[in-house]
Amino acid sequence: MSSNPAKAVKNVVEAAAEKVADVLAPDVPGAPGSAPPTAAEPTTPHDPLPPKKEQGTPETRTPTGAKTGAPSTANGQQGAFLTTSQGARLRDTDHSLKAGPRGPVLLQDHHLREKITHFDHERIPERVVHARGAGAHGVFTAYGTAEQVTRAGFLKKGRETDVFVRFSTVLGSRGSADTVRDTRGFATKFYTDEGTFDLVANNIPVFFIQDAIKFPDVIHAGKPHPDREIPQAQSAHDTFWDFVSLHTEAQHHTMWNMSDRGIPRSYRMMEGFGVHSFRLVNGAGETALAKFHWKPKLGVHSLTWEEAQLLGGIDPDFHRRDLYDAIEAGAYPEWELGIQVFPDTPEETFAGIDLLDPTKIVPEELAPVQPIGKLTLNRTPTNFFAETEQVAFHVGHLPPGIDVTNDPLLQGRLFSYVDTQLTRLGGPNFSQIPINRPHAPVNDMLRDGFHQDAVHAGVAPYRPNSLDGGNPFPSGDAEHAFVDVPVTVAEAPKARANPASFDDHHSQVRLFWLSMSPVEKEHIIRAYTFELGKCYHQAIKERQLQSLANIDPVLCAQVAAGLGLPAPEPTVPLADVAPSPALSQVGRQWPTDGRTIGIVVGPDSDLDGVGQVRSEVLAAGMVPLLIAPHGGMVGDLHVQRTFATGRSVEFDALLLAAAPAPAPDALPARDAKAGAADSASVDPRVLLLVQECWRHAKAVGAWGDGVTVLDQAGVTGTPGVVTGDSGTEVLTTVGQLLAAHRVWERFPASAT
Ligand code: HDE
Repeated sequence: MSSNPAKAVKNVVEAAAEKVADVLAPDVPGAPGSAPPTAAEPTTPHDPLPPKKEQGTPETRTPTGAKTGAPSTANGQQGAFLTTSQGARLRDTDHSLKAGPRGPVLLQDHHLREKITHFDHERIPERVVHARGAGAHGVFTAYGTAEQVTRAGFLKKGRETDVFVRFSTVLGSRGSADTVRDTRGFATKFYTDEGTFDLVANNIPVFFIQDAIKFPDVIHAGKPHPDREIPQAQSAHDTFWDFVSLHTEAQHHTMWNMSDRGIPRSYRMMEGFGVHSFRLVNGAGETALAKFHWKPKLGVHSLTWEEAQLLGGIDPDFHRRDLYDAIEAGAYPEWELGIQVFPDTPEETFAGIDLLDPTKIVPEELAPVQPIGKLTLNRTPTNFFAETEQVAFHVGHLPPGIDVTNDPLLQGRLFSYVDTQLTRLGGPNFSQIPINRPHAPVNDMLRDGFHQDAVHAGVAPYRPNSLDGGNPFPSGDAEHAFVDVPVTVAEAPKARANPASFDDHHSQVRLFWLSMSPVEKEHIIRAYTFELGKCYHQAIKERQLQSLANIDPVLCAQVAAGLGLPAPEPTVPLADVAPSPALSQVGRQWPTDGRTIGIVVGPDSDLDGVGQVRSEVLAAGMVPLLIAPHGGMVGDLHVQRTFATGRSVEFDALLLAAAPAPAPDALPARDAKAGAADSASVDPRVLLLVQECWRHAKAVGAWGDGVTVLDQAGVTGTPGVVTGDSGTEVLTTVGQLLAAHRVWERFPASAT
């Protein structure tokens, strides 16, 4: 993957001029409509406004996959006039039909009944897991590098395939906060011309359980307690830790959750993992085992725990907003799809690792991830419910060339995904919902059922038939038929049991721990201490400490100290494992596209200089947000945040172009933030911005009057605090710092 952030930042000045026009039009991402509203209610009839420029809808296809040629706006409501659901125009929708103005309301009011009845049924069950999510449209372009191992047509060199991706958290309800500590879902629907392929992945490469039959157990343990329904969307409670401490195969996934991977900075900065091994088959019928990986162009980055908590209140939609703002701003999120490929041997192991055990990774150092294509997300949904809520993924949606393995977790998923859609989407015809329609001809002989959208001709939906001329016909290799790989199944007695190779629950957890940088280890210690500290029962804490002792004595001792409990001795020998440097998030440089830069301005700022820096931020592919004492305009620049509405956690880096005096509303009684710092000369909310950014190890830059704010905040001369003669100079250095995500020196680490 190409990345040269320093160069990108240096080139901003040249590039700025070209982009300025583009930039100034959509002032800040997130405005709700495609045209600015008038102050008075519009009354002249006209067709619906077009969608916003960044929005897409599912391609217009028939329920059986044929192109319609209709524009995508045909998916939505039509015409200038208000109608009933049957298209009859209406004079009034504000008054029920009454027997006189004082009523009562007449039962014959079919419009009232239709309107209220439909409203009464607007909700469908939320997903039993992954209820909270955000989706986007995009395109996948294949490099052709997988052609030798799979016959899948969409992986042939240069093929472009439409995709829809839905990111999610696992435990929370649909309205829960984005930034909770949890695993993230990363589900991709590839609308290939050989049938839809769903890669239903997570941002963590291992799972809590080795057998699907335990899925209800782990989810019941992680979800809120059944009596009080608390806590929402998090694992910091007794039932979760009760389960994982009793059920040691969960320790590996739990360690990933306690690491910074559990609190991503952005969906755009997450890896994705198919978790299971899949079986690939090429045109010659040769097979290989493979694991799928998504690698984000922007690198893997996380929030700090305090940022995540603040965001839960300040912007519970932080990840959703970040995704949509980036797409709207043209900073299209990108990932490379890669595969680790393993020989398909009868043992189904690689380097001693059982490839059917979903609690194990294969370190990248042993089996490199080979890039096979690029995903670009470039359109936001037009309607959340129609697309993001109704999209239905299923691990059994596979194209020819990709088949399943006997991983017992995958086998159960193959049953569960269709089953859950039957309830959630109200019947068996969910594949006909526009977002789920395949982009390949569908001739499935499935008939009828609730919400049947197709109008099938013919009299013989059965095979063999002669009445419909024998249609549909089976296909073979020449017609790209799906391949059920004829794997030999060993003769063995039926048993409710795991292979012995699934028994090691601690060695790879230790591998992960040993692969972390010191600062990442500190975060893991803090996460375990916090989560276990929120448990009421000491027995559960002691049991989990025993598992930690079997993973690493330093980790165990540090967490035990935080809990005020003795650290137990290991009960098994510590595994002798080699770290995998690829697992650490720290120590590299990454592109900074779509990063948010807060720029503090005041009434006396050098506005030409601010305008210039703003253009340069945009030209470097980042998003500038001006933070001013009040909303509206500062000179001819639009303000996006005020001292009252802005908070440090919204920005990746902060620039100070001014030292604004306390604004008239800087009153602690009115805005608690104004009580956070004490300064007569600088608005206390600006000082809080600086202090929080500093505490969260973000780059801070200042020029002109802004430099005095650094003194007031007590951060002058510390790592990652930059001053210069001009905004351009400061931005260049801040951009370089941002390429490392954080100024890690500000987090001195004690754990090794
Ligand atoms: Fe899922 N999972 N899962 N899961 N999963 C669902 O399907 C299930 C597992 C994942 O954005 C459900 O449509 C079982 C692993 C994602 O719509 C349900 C087991 C991985 C999403 C279901 C697993 C995932 C789901 C709920 C254990 C990563 C969100 C709603 C055997 C590789 C998809 C739905 C979206 C959703 C079952 C384990 C990823 C109930 C039984 C491992 C990203 O069918």
